[in-house]
Amino acid sequence: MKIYNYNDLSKSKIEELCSRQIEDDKLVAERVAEIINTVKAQGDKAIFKYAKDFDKVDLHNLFLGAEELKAIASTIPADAKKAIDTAYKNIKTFHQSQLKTEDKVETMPGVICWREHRAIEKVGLYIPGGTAVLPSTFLMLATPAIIAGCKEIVVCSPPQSDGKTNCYLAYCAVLLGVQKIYLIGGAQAVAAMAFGTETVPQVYKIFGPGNRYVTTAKTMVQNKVAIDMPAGPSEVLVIADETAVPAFVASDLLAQAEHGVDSQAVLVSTSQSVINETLKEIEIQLNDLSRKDIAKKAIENSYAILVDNLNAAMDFSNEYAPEHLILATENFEQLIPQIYNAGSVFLGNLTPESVGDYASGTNHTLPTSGFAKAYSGVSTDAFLKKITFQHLSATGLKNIGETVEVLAEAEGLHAHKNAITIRLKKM
Ligand code: HSO
Ligand code: ZN
Repeated sequence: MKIYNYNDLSKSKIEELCSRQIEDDKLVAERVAEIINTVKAQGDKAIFKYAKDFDKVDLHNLFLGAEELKAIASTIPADAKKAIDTAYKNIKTFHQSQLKTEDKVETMPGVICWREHRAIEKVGLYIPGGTAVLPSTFLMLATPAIIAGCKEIVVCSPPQSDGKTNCYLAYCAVLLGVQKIYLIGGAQAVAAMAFGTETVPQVYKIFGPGNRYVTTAKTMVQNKVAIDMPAGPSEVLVIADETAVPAFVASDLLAQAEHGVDSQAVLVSTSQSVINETLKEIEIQLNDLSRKDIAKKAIENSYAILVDNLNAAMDFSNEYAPEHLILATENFEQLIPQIYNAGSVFLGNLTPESVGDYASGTNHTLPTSGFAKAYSGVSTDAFLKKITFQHLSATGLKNIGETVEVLAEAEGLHAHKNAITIRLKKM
């Protein structure tokens, strides 16, 4: 891990440190475009073929139904079942609290405007699978979709080598009341949900993380469907002052690093000794990790910055716009108003990112690669559209009529003007 002194960094160096290496891989793009076109043209036939080519399974059916899911779910270990139940309860409680109705507003006497939300009717959720087990992502996406009231929730996850899904995902499906899991992975899953096949329903918005193929496919189908957000490798930025606990900071950086070799774990600290102690702790804790090799590479690609004070730390963090921001300080309260760009924030020394990844209730599908400057993470809102309504009484029309007539005249749009005039004359 490289260490920089913030005062020595030029503007362009800061820019470089904040830029994520998003590879524009032409080969991946070509391959994904071909997969999308093939799925579009051949439907299910292409999906079966890709399952054989990529997942090395001969699928007989493209999905697991309720009965099969129930049978697989019954094999889940008791502690995992209990943990999923608790996480689900918290995620549900938090996302339920986001469903709010808005007041009607009388902008002028007799002119009433309001918004009502409606669920996106058909949504597609991509749950990474195969060797990695990600029941947490299933909960994070399906829970708000159900709370929002989405009528059709299509869930795609790549098949295991036995042509099934794991007990954790199956249990989530049973818990959430999801009737089917489509055994489709990669770009072909995104294409199937975007265009529909004989078996897979077409959806209006696609959610979920994935590898480069999945994320490239999501960007490519955007002229057909909406997507949650552009996705890149996961990242964390930890701001630590002298009240931080280096062993805790190290554990958070490593939790991020084990996601993938391209994950970024950034430490910004007001204390040289906290940086030194944290680096020592990383070396110690690395040894015990099952994904040591991945985490080690990610840490090598990451960096630490020494700053004079917490204000400078916040300046850098806002420029970096991290997916996850951890304030490893007892003085977090004063920093909250200064946070402009971050996906999800973890306050104090006892709030590790892991709690938000799994179970506190907040969503873990968050903007990466600096997109936190303009995007929010997934929430119940992401599954809703807001429709505006308005109603005018006779008084309302009289009050607002002239304003509209004058503006329509100014724009030379006389039919617009007449839609008012014709009514006013009749009154
Ligand atoms: N940190 C990941 C989410 C995750 N972590 C899933 C563990 N499982 C992106 O926010
Ligand atoms: Zn994580």
